[in-house]
Amino acid sequence: YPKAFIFDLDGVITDTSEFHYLAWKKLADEIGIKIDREFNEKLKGISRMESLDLILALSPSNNNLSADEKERLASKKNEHYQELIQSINATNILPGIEVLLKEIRRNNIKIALGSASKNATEVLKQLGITEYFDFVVDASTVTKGKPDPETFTTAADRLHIPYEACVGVEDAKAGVEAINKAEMFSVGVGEIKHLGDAKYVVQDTSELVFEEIVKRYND
Ligand code: B16
Ligand code: MG
Repeated sequence: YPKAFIFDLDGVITDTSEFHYLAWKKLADEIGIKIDREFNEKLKGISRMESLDLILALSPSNNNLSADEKERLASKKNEHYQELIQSINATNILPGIEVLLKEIRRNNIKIALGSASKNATEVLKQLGITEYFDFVVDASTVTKGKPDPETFTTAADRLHIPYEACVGVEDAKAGVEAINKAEMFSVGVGEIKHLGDAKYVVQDTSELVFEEIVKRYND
């Protein structure tokens, strides 16, 4: 059996990745840049400022914005995001996740969160699932975000679990890369064309079944 599961938040535990997309889209509209869902795959799992830089790079006219102006745009996106997540609750937990968390707990396996989001703690609270997590790694805990492995290695270190005994679950390409670099077992949730590097890929969270993941881990 693995000794720890480390979960990404947005797009794995909850459907907030859709809210991140809508918030970026609103901001991009405001500055006259078009983004779509395909482009949004690049924004998943990476930090707020890195996401903004990728969006600004789509339009040459935004090339040399000052640091202050970029801060302002990033804060504005976060305002849009916080407005969208104001009303989230347990119904926003993705299918199969709560059963999976319970099953992991029942088997005395540790659980950590490995999120790039500064809003992670607040989102867990609103979903009412904080108690499942032995440790939370968010954007304030690490210096190097995904695809650097630090988010996942920090969680394992704090739980005192060797990396090879950890399972990481991610919906983002950058996140799967981070798990693989940490030499943990990577589970990808989403389309195989984005997540082909994961050791095990499921299409959506309802397919995240404890016994099945453990079986793949042991193979
Ligand atoms: P915030 P995750 C990531 O969370 C999101 O996937 C990514 O789209 C977002 O830009 C990032 O958090 C930062 O979020 O602006 O709230 O600090 O998927 O790593 O849980
Ligand atoms: Mg994610």
